[in-house]
Amino acid sequence: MIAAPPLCNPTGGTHCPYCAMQCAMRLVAKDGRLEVTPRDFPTSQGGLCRKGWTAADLFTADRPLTPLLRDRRDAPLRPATWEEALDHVVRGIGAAQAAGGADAVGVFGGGALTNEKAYALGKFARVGLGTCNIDYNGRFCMASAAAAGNRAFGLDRGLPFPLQDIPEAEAILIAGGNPAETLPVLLQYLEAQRQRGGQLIVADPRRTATAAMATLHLQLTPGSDAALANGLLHIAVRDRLLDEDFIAARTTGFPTARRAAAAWWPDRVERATGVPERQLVQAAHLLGEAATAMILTGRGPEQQRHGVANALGYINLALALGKAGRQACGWGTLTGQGNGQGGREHGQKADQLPGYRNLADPAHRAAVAAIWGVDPATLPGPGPSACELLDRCGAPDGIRALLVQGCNLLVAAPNTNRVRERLAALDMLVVADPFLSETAALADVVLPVAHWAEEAGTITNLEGRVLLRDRLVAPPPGVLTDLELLQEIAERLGRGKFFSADARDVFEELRRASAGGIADYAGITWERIVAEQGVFWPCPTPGHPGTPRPFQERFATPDGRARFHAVEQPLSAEPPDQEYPLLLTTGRVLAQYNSGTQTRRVQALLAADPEAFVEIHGETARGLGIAEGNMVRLVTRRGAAALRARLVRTIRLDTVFVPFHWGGLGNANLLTNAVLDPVSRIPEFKTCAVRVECMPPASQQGSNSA
Ligand SMILES: Nc1nc2c(c(=O)[nH]1)N[C@H]1C(S)=C(S)[C@@H](COP(=O)(O)OP(=O)(O)OC[C@H]3O[C@@H](n4cnc5c(=O)[nH]c(N)nc54)[C@H](O)[C@@H]3O)O[C@H]1N2
Ligand SMILES: Nc1nc2c(c(=O)[nH]1)N[C@H]1C(S)=C(S)[C@@H](COP(=O)(O)OP(=O)(O)OC[C@H]3O[C@@H](n4cnc5c(=O)[nH]c(N)nc54)[C@H](O)[C@@H]3O)O[C@H]1N2
Ligand code: SF4
Ligand SMILES: [Mo]
Repeated sequence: MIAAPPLCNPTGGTHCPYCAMQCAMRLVAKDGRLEVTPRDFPTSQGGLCRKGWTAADLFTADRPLTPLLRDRRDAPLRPATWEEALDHVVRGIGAAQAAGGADAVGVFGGGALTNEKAYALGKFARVGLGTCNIDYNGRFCMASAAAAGNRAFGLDRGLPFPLQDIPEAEAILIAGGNPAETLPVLLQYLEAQRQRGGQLIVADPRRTATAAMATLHLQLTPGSDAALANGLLHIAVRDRLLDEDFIAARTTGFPTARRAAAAWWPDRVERATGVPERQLVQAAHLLGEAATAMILTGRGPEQQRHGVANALGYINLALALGKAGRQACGWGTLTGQGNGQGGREHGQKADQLPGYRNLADPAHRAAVAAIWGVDPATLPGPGPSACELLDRCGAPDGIRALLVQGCNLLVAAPNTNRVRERLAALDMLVVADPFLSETAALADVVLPVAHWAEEAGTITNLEGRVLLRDRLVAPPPGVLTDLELLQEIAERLGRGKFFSADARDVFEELRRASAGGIADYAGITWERIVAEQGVFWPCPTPGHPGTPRPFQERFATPDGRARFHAVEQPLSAEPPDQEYPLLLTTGRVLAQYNSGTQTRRVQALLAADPEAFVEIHGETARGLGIAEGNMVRLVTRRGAAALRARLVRTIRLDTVFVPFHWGGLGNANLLTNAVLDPVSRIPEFKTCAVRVECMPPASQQGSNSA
């Protein structure tokens, strides 16, 4: 424990350090501690979930207060001065570049970073290091939805409407999202929708807390969303639920989508998804007959080898029913991380420049190079996606030094054994993190940084609303901000003049660099954000009101029409067989957040969910001789994990579910399959084949979680 910092800005406001709801809060000092209290705001409306309520405990959680350094690979981490650590980092960068050129250094970012940090990190890779090797954890998260949104609508704005529109929708389909646990404060909008007589349909292999609220639960087989979406479209065509006028006026390509769906007659869909035909018909009619409807996808369909196709399948359905580009209608993706939206707009993505510009487009390169004051020819080209970047680590002619800022790779990336092997093959691993994450513990250099309310910055929430977090406390002595850190390293590389450590300066530069781009922030100022309680992008000029509903008049494609796509349901990458007879899917629980680096350090949250577990149906468990609370071993083609069994009646008999918030032997990603979507390059976190074994009595004691 470290002492609570004094509050240096009692009237300032911030937003939660966790999910994309970005609930508004303040800090108050009480009995020598800091406490969170909700703040009026149009999105969270005074709501917080238990993660938000307990967030101030992060200030007193154990964390490194000096850089840590390893003198040799096999030596322990020891405290070091910043001078020493930064010199070490810069020497390591120089050695990697001397041996392998600019691309021998890699950078890995994250969606927890503010817009300013994400922007600075992308610029640092391209201008500070000249490397093409940069990507971020959004590749594990929003990449499929982003690609689908871009293809269908010409724009990737997670929700193309404000949360306040949700209660107006007569019907809502949530496919593979569990907001009751993952965006708990969003539930008030679903409650309001229900109170107005609205219908909710949830497609999920588990009867989640969200599914329990629904009129209709489609308990599909993991990996079968494309079949489900095609099946619903098929019924919509058959039963004349289409909005022909909308299709004619505002879309292109319907015949190809209809042809693909024609092959998905209901009893075939029932066989592929396990969802009874009468429920399929009911779902199609609920959506088609409603005057207004929304279709929202979460990571369930998106984190699949065919995640883009799945999302496009649901988009096809929304378009065919005329439920897009109109009030209280639309397809949207439920963005996950705090800055999952802004983090995917400003250039920490392998192929991207600020303002959602394209790194391969000469005009986009020239526009951004002019703002940066560099020759466009010096900007590297697009690099590999996250998993492919990790594969290059320590490979011949690959990446020799990696800087990680905002991802706990060892817990969050698929196929942990492979990731560990790749990270160990690097000459130098540098991790900048507020806490000693599992990945930081493996690093050669750990750089302790400030986080959340210790610094100012903007984030963009799940609606595309740009928000401001004030600096409310000073970071502990001994830590730098991420921006200071990048500036210091750049300085030592002789590139210091390109970087500022001041978040406000960086935002001003981001405004200019995004001007004229797709995600145009040029008209957004910190003052406007405060005065207007957030500003929706695109917002090209200071006088522009911002864009809460971008598709009302036209879609963002060149011809203004949304595009249908032919969607196929591929065979599973890993169908269950005799050796691995069950399906594994992974996800989240309410009290823990992502890799758990933060929430496992908050006592109340750790107490709520102290260790890794597997959800298994009671009947399936009985067949395997497993009782409630037993330690069981899960085995896949990649590895094995030790997990506490939780027997439930809410999951399919053929499926088990493991949340991924823990390291050590309970790490879900020891099991997952790193097969990638061909377009989004998202890994298939949501489906693989698994075997479950009861562990011998001697292994039933103790805990599995590091
Ligand atoms: N408490 C908490 N909240 C969080 C987070 C957290 O870690 N903890 N993380 C944040 C982040 S980064 C994200 S991305 C979001 C994620 O938010 P969600 O997408 O809501 O979360 P997940 O639990 O990953 O997956 C959602 C559901 O998909 C289901 N599912 C699994 N396989 C399939 C399938 O093949 N098809 C369908 N239709 N469904 C399937 C799972 O059973 C699960 O209930 O949550 C954010 N909020
Ligand atoms: N099996 C399985 N694996 C998954 C998923 C799944 O559903 N199943 N979901 C995937 C998804 S959607 C996501 S988003 C990822 C999330 O997993 P991670 O990418 O690991 O994300 P977090 O745990 O939120 O945070 C990563 C690190 O960033 C640090 N951090 C927080 N704020 C800052 C900051 O301001 N600066 C710096 N430098 N560091 C900071 C935290 O302390 C933490 O160590 O996991 C993915 N992995
Ligand atoms: S819903 Fe998300 S943003 Fe709101 S308090 Fe909970 S974790 Fe924080
Ligand atoms: Mo995520």
